[in-house]
Amino acid sequence: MKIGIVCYPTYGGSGVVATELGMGLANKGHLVHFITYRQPARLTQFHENIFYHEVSAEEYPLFEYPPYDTALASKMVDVVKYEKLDILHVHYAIPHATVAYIAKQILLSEGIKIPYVTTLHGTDITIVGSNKTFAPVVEFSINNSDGVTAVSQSLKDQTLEYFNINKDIKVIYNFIDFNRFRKVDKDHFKRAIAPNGEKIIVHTSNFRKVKRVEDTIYIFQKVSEKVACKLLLIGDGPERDSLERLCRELKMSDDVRFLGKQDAIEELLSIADLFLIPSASESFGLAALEAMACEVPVISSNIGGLPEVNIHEITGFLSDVGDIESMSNFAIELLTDDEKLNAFKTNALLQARKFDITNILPEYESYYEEVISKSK
Ligand code: GMT
Repeated sequence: MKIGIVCYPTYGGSGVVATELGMGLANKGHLVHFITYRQPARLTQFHENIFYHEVSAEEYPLFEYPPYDTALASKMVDVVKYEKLDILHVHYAIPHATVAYIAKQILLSEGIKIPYVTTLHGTDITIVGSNKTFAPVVEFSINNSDGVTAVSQSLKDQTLEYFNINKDIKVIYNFIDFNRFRKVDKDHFKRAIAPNGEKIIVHTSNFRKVKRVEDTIYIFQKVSEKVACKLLLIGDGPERDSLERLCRELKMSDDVRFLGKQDAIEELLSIADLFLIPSASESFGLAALEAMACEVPVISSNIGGLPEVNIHEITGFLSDVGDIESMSNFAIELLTDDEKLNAFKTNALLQARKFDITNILPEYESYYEEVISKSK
């Protein structure tokens, strides 16, 4: 198939999933065209089946905000027409599902039929999408997609709750590529970060408010009173400055390291004993799955799709959002009992295997085929 993928090219989860999906499809012989404003962060190597089309919205003195949606729609029309695409797959509803609808209508006016699949990722429904500013457009764009997928059952349920949806939503879970995400021997990293054999706790995110990274810091503070440990904070984003200040105020800067954005996250996950993800909202929690694939148990909040990924008392623990006390106690319980910790590490890997890309990719392929044949 010739597939056009539209996504945010940043380190955010939806862009990561879109890029990994495109690379996986390309490895299976499909021709994949990424259409976005910057080379996707994880698209770092040449692949004969992958093409990248950059969208640039022209500056003009009249525009306070250059019209990206218009530029994207034009680029989608151009790529579909000249590359003879079979299907468009847009990740994150805002604005991609709406722009796909416009591109589809323009192409139809020229006698070209192109179906599009919208994948809902999370905040496009739960935070941004359900906001009144966007809701009518999001609802319309979902209902007019030729196919709609959600990355967890919880996200599907929330979409049906918030919007008036007349389309079937297929749950296709996020996935993990075990060629990349697996425990590797990085003992020299471990020795450098935890020279006295301290336990290593990791959090990765884009440091937005919804991630509640400050909870991670407070949990670490409580845990470190009982267990010698270090905290690695990986990623970057709007909250980073205030989090660094918080660590200084709490006099924890020696034990907490802000590593910024890291490409080889799997190498750092490989030295971790515990992963924390106390988010206020999380449709799936790809970061948790990446940790589990590297044999790291997870302590998470119990919202959204996290309970579909992290299994309470098996692969980690789940607590209410903001319950720092409970999360700290679970962390102490796990980090002071090596037998339990090792069992949870094994369980985390077993659970992660359920989301192996080799199982999930065929679900997308057959869904594309179904959508294409229905739209003929
Ligand atoms: O929150 C992020 O990391 C970014 C965000 C996005 O849409 O780019 O992530 C969402 O999509 C990911 C991939 O499907 C999910 O794993 C995340 O749970 C989801 N984030 C939220 O729901 C807050």
